[in-house]
Amino acid sequence: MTQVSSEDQINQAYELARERYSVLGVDTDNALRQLAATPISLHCWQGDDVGGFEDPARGLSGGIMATGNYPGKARTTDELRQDLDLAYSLIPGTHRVNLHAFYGDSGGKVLDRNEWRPEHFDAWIAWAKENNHGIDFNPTFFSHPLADSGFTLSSLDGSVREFWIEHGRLCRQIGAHIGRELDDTVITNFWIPDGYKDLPANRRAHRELLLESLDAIFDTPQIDPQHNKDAVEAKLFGIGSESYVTGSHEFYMGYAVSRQKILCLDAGHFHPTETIADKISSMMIFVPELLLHVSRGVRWDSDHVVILNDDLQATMQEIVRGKYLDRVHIGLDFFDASINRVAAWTIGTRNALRALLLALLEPVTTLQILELTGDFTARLALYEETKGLPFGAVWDYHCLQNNVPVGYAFMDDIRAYERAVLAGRA
Ligand code: RNT
Ligand code: ZN
Repeated sequence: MTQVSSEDQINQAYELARERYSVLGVDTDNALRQLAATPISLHCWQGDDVGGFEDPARGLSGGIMATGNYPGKARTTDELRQDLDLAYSLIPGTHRVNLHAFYGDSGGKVLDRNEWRPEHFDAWIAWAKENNHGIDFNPTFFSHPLADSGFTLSSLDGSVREFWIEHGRLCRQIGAHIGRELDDTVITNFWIPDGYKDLPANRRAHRELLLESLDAIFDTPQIDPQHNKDAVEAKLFGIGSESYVTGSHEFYMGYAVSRQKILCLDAGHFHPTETIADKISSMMIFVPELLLHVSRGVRWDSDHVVILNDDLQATMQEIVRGKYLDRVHIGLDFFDASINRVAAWTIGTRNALRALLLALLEPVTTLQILELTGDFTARLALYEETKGLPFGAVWDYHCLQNNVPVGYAFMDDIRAYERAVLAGRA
């Protein structure tokens, strides 16, 4: 058994922390209330290395890659839900699940992308209702023969575009159905892999076609925004699309602003030294809402498990300082196949929540007053001193209050599950 503090110690440490923070005008109880009210959307695809369950023989395409072969990945949607159940039990709060279209329950049938229907997600809906999870959704524009050319919605071939337009339309209907069933709003996020490995001679053609295709998909007025809202996700490059990606940041920035869609900012989709934190307050002026794909690129868009680093903290600080929590949706997007996959979800989600808590515990009012009065010396001093405040005591207390393991103790549950369940998966 991993050694953790006793409940008494955790409560006492919290009381001391509460006093320390209150001196700076920070109400820790209030920060925890806001944290508890913020769902994180856990990406289902960490559980099976972005395989989906259509065809076990088909590899992942689309210029993304999960490396590693840690044993025990989920082979069915039941196994995936079982794995998710464990992850949620180790993460404080109530959270969402983010599905891709190719994670439906097809009842043993092999379905093509234009054959998925709302009823194929009934098992997910029932599970979500039972466990109080919201659901988000994504059309799957990769790992399919009609994506093998490297182009889908921006293909020069009209019949290829038609096929994917149909898939996109169906996915919005599935999103709206799930939203209706859960009495909730599903965010359906559109990401396509389209691009060229080497220097294109005609960048323009694909971008104009993508605009047409997206407009065709979204031109379905029967979708109630109460139940489904659309997001679009840009990218700089992928494996095999190093020289050109049709859906670049500028493309989707323009698209989201002109069509008033949700813009999705993936932390790994920009130049390696470029971070998404500074983009938030600009985009919030022009789009109704943002979706974040919280991820971690290492040298490239490698989708490493999220750690509590400066980038993540800066992103959460921007959301809190700008008072955008009600207009920013936080989703995760990483896939590491070299470590225990349930642990990957748990570590990454706990870190996203810890970064958010750190941001909620900032003495924002004081910092902003110092800035207003031109006292940049004190602003810098306060930034640095807050780094030493007993944030860990507040986090531990939150975990205790939410009946999830405090600290590293969650690894006991992970190891037990590995022995009892994952080891049995060939
Ligand atoms: C790919 C995008 C996209 C995918 C998922 C699986 O670079 O980040 O969000 O990771 O749709
Ligand atoms: Zn992403």
